[in-house]
Amino acid sequence: KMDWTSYHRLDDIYGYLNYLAATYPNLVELINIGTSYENRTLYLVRISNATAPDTQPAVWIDGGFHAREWISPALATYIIQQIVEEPANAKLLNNIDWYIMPVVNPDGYEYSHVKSRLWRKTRSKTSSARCIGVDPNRNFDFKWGGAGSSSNPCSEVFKGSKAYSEVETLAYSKFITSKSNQIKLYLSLHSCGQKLLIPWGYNREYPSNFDDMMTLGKCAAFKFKLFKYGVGNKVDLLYRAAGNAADWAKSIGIEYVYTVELPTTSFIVPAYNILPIVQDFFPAIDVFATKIATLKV
Ligand code: 0X9
Ligand code: ZN
Repeated sequence: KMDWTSYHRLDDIYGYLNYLAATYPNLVELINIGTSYENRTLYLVRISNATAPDTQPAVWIDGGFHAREWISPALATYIIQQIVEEPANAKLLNNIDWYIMPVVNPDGYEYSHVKSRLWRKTRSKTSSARCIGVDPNRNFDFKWGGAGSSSNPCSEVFKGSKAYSEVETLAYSKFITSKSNQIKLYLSLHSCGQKLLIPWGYNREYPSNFDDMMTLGKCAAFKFKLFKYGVGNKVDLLYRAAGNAADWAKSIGIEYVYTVELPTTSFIVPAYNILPIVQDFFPAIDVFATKIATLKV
């Protein structure tokens, strides 16, 4: 079982995903998309009550790109729990498949628990003996190596030796590509700063449906009561970050793409704030789902 009164280690999170798949076999499928650098399994769940596979629009949600941003796996698991185990949310299963990956960077996540609380990157070896890890959110094959990324292995925004140098980002991109016709909404959960960020992030440019993404994003953010979120373009609201995952998701044709910077204004969020943050966020999921359910695959 799971709770949102403390942060959980990877084994607990995976144990919960396993429990859900075993308890609700007609609803939850555990999907293994590969293995991390340090040999941890890369799991996500598919939640769907559809009888025919892959015929309805899908939502992608991920967390745990950056190791220290513990509130993001917490929200991802909360969303899974609410969709699967809360009967009042059954309507979220109408006409939508959900793909939710709570911990994209499990090696970093565990390292931030046992060794270094503010670890951000993966844990792979680099060309520098002293510096470990790649920023997974600079490792994607769209404008890879551009502004806001670094070729220095010691940098926190190290882009890697090439796009998809990291097994985690490669497995992630392969899975999403395989579902790219179906996935209509993409949410990548990060912290911190309370923002819904819209591509592009490699440059101060807007995708053709930017206004639609703004409208839906503002509609969703209108649901937040406890924490106020800014909604806007990534470069306008934050900074350039070429090679980030959301830009890549947009580049392969996903219609609605957001990077979410969760509360608060610090990466370190006390455990007593987990529940307020995730409960405050969840109503936005309903707004997104209502929109996505109407789209054609
Ligand atoms: O730098 C990042 O990867 C994200 N911020 S975080 O503090 N969670 O590390 C922001 C990525 C969003 N994209 C752009 N700003 N372009
Ligand atoms: Zn982040």
